[in-house]
Amino acid sequence: MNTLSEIASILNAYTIFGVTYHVSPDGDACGSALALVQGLRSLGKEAYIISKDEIPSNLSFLPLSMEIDGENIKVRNRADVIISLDCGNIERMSCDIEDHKGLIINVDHHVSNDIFGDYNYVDCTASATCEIVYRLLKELKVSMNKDIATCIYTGIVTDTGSFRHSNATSVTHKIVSELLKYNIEHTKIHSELFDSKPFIKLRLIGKVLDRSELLMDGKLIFLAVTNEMVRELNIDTIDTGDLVSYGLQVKDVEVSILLKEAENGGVKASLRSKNDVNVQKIADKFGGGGHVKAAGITFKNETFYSAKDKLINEFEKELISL
Ligand SMILES: [Mn+2]
Repeated sequence: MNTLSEIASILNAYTIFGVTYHVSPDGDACGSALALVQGLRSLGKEAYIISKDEIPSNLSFLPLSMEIDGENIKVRNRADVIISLDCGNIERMSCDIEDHKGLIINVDHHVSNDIFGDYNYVDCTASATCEIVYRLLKELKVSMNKDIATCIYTGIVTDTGSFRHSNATSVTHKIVSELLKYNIEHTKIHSELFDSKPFIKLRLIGKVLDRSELLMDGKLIFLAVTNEMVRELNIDTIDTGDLVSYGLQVKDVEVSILLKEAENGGVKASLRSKNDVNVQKIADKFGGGGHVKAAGITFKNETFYSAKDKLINEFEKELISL
């Protein structure tokens, strides 16, 4: 593992960077990448986004978001340096690295990060990768501005659940108080992030909540997005990443599980914990990853029901003692 100032020296030593993140990027992935690209450009470096994904619609307000168009999926030149942000392993990168010959710099805050870079800075105490990028930009002596501050704030809000989660530390709040000095429109950012759902999403939430199941003496809630629901509502693509957190709103619930059938077979699971249950540990058993209180798994060879059984089995062991 390297120090942040070592990472800064590497960035100072090179000129051309492709910046990428995890597939299905969220506010922290997009925010940290766009902030870093702007910061590097302000130093006279060449920096560009590499992304197999397009910008999610609720993040299109971010400065420079048009550069996340899903077109640039690999390094422009094999020798460019790749900076991977908010991504735990190479397989999850929203970037095609097959022909890549240059360095990979890995900057992240996931506990499950497998330190895949030539240079690595992984800080699990950071609430968001944006927090680390903020500190990195300071090391690089980039002068902060409203656009960069907007990107960083967005990532922090996303990953702390609007400062509710236990990962929001005094450091987080200190950084945010600095960002607010640049007149970022925080009310507008919240509204763009959370109050801009398509109507169909509300109807899907209704269906998912209507069919939710409370299990294990009310300690575990199980939510599902089935292909049938998606067909009934005639939905093309919709982000369901935030649905799992609805489960935690129920009194005495400790763990919320959301299962989603993938169109091309397989099942995706999102896991959230309210207090002490470590969902990352369970995700790890099935080849998934994430954080102590928020993790995910892709089951490639399970049916919806077998994945559900396996997860419930594992959580039974965790929840029995509570
Ligand atoms: Mn993150």
